[in-house]
Amino acid sequence: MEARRHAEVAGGGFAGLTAGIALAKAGWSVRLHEQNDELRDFGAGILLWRNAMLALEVIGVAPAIRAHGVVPDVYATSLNGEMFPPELGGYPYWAITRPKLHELLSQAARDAGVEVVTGSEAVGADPAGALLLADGTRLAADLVVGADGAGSAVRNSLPALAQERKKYQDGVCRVLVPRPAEFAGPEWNRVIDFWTLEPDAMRILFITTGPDTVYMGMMASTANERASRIPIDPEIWGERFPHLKAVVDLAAEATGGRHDAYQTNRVTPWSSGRAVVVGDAAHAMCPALGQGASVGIVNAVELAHTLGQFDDIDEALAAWEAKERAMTDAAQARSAYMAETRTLARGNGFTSEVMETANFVLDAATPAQIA
Ligand code: FAD
Ligand code: 5PR
Repeated sequence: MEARRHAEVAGGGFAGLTAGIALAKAGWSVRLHEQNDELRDFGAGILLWRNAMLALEVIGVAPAIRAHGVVPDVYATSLNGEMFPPELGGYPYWAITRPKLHELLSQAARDAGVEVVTGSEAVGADPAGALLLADGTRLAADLVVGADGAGSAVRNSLPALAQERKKYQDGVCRVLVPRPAEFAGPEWNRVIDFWTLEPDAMRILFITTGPDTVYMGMMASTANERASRIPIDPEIWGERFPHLKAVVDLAAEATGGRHDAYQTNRVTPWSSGRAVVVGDAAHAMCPALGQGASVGIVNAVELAHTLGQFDDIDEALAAWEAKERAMTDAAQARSAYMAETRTLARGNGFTSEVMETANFVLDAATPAQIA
């Protein structure tokens, strides 16, 4: 019998956990290193599109997401108080809190037999097949997976991986707030994207994450310092969105939120020898389409699937990148275009071209899962 293949994964975010689960389910032994002392994610919400849900179906996590998340009724956009026709009615996409999604993936990783090591910082990878840790340890592996986020140390240690980085004008404060009584009604079981563009662009993306919580993505130009602050400044947001004052005041009290400026990082190629990058380490993108984690989850599941189709790891990595590259590049380019032009403010944003990413069908999925 052939020896069991072994993977060392750096990073316990959505991409690393998904890669770990998918590889373990495909028969690999997997050890996952998270630099923090515990596996967790910060207080915000996240949209999981159909592509991500299909990938999570393949690794058996989708039922738990359905039990803990919600399908928003529609995606509605409002500019200066004018509502555009609602979009995505009946489209199966999910909203869930990030801590819950992270907890479900962490549990699934442990259930699949992934060995999780916390407080373990990666500093690089050797393309010959080893993960290098900050404490000097060198861990040999058939495959090293760098899932260590946009600032990836694994990626940065691999000279063969070229990077094109770009920063954008806008940034987002993300907070999770208790759902107040004023917003309890069914008319709030939606994603509502509230925009103003004058005197400068400010936006509150209101996303239901269930009966108890609301996720708010509060976007502004990073030049608008008061609107880019955590904790949320209730005055500046309340002035621009007076009808949302109740949630803005709660957002101001929220703990555990965070501000991020928009950035993209296009990496080519995604692997060097036995080292491969997935998730934001490979393709950090603007959040405009809410696809960053979803694409990372898809690519992680496809990676494990493709490795199962080849004896040779180099061949598998090349075939995997050939399959996922066009979809990923398109998602990065579309979300960057949306961010640069702020075109979502005018509604009707989810055109069939934009929905291509969400409708991506994984090779790893069975016909029953796709149906
Ligand atoms: P990360 O989440 O960055 O995880 C990396 C992990 O690796 C972390 O746990 C980190 O501590 C650990 N780590 C880092 N360095 C090391 C090291 N050297 N050694 C060991 N461990 C290390 N995506 C969606 O699909 N839907 C959305 O609705 C959505 N909304 C978004 C909104 C905003 C404002 C932003 C900025 C992004 C959004 N995204 C969304 C994108 C999504 O958040 C990211 O794509 C996703 O979190 C990336 O996951 P990851 O696992 O690749 O990286
Ligand atoms: N979509 C989602 C999101 O969380 C953000 C954006 C788009 C789901 C961040 O608020 O455009 O910034 C965005």
